[in-house]
Amino acid sequence: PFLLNLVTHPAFLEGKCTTRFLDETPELFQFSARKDRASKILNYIADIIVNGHPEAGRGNLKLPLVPKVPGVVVKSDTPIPAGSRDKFRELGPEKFSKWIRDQKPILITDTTMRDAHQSLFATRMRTFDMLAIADRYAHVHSNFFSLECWGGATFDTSMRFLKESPWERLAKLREKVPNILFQMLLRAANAVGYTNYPDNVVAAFVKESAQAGVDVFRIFDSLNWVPNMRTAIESVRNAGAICEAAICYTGDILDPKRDKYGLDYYVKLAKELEKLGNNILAIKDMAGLLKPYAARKLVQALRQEISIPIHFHTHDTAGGQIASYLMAVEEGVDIVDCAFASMAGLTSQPSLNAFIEAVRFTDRDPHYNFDELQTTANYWEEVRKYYTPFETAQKAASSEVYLHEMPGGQYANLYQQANSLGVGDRWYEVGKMYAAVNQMFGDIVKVTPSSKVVGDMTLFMLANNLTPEMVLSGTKEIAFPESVVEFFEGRLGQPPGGFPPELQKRILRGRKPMTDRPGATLASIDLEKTKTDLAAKLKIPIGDRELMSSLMYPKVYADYVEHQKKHSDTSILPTKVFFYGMDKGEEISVDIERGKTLILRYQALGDVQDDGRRQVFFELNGQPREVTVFDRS
Ligand code: BTN
Ligand code: 3PY
Ligand code: ZN
Repeated sequence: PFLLNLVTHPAFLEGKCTTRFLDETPELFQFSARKDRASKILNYIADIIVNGHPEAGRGNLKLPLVPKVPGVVVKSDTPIPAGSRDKFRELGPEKFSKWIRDQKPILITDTTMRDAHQSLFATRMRTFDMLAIADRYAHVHSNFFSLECWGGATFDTSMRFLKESPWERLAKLREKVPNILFQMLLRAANAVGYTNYPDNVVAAFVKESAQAGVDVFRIFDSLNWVPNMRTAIESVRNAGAICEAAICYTGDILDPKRDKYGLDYYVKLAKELEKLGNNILAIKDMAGLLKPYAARKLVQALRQEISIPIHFHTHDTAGGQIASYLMAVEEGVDIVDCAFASMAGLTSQPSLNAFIEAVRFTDRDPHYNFDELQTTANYWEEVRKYYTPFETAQKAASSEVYLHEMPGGQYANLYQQANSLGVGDRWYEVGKMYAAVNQMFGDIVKVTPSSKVVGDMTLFMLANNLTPEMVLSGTKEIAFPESVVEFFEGRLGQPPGGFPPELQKRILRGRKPMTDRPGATLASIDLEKTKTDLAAKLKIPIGDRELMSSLMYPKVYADYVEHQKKHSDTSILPTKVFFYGMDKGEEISVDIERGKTLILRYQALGDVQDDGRRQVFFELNGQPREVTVFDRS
């Protein structure tokens, strides 16, 4: 009777089974606590079958249950070869930095599991598809310098859209890949969020990330403001991890008219960062603006002025960036970022497979095996098909990026946002307006979160039919987007050359902006107390990792916890099932824990009843099971 009571209780069916509901009905809670994960997961699948995924829609992708690629399986009984991480552990950050400089072959970072999917399909790649290839990385690609597999937008989107834990992704990958360095992208004082956090939060976040398995921290500030990078740099050094500070590249050092960001500007910045004790310098070309001859000039100058290794990151948006890598290789760059061919190009990184062939038989050839690289590229090619709804409409490279300077990592996300605001069909205008907003803001470095400020303003102006003249003239009363106001308040720090004073006054309406770094005045957060409060509020145990998730994204994290309570851990479902449900007669096996496997078969779908309910018939480990969900159509 209990069982029937609960699963047919209207509040439960409507998903209103919140903690208050549990408080008010303790007898149901008794059962709910024991309610097995199988039912919760079946409830999720049934809902997707009936209502479709809120984002992926009713995709009717004719795809196998999981990506099938010949030759991709790796025998896990052979020992894992030693890799870059073993070397780092032997030497420590300082000596390891020197070791990098001593390597003749070019070193490779694979960005497929972070920047590539962030830039191509809005950061929607699931842990499931990463874990399925992780063994292969450990065994076959043990000669990579690092895997960029964490940070940037992945932290937010994994919880927000994929309903999975970024921490578990990291821990599970780490378990399978103990030999290759893991690299993350850290937004300095913005950590993995969109605004500055108190120093003690940044420090705690770095400490926890290092413990969870991050070895290399690429730290950048979205305005290239060094004072805002110090706390993050110190925290990484304290954690004994590898500290890689980035200069974010914008403009064009070869263009005499773009003298705000000239060669001297970057060299000075790099020297400052080296002095702060960084182990590696990154050239972070987030939009793919560092053209070949400019790359030669920049790397040449940096090579003369600094002695730490140089790590070059770019996006192939305009289509010519492999040439920039080759120029940089000639000038002695140490490491470059690539993505596997099927996940490369367009707004993503240059192709790893193509780059390796470009340096084959030269004195910097890393001697990677052609077939092994191809097979992994094949795997990612199959994986990508499952994310079709999140791809942009972009079919070819476009040099328009030299005009709008939009970062690759923002492109696919802004495209999604533009669509949801109903201006997706005006994408060319988005690019033009983005460029105009940048000029209006004083020509700033555009990378998360400053790029989000520019993106928000762009969509705001398009949606409200505003022109730059209307904004600048001040004749019209404008309710500026929140992120724009915060930016002009100085909450992300100070841009080179300061803010355009007139626009700043108009936006702040007489309030005084900050000129110091926000971290200097943001009050420390009592971490232990916040943990206790959060545990009481969400009624789950809260550890350091959960605390960090909540501090970065309170609402997103709370929603994620709700999802877990209602559906349990859906990250173990194959991607096809997670986004598109199941086909009739299809059978899957899911490992809900070590040694506990569920065999689920989707049998049939009942008609919609008068009250909107619908029954979905399954077989669970050979036994019939029916699940009732509301048809929301
Ligand atoms: C970027 O915009 O620079 C990186 C992509 C991050 C996109 C996420 S999705 C939810 C959140 N809201 C936004 O407007 N952007 C971020
Ligand atoms: C991020 O911060 O997410 C980026 O990719 C910046 O380039
Ligand atoms: Zn990038």
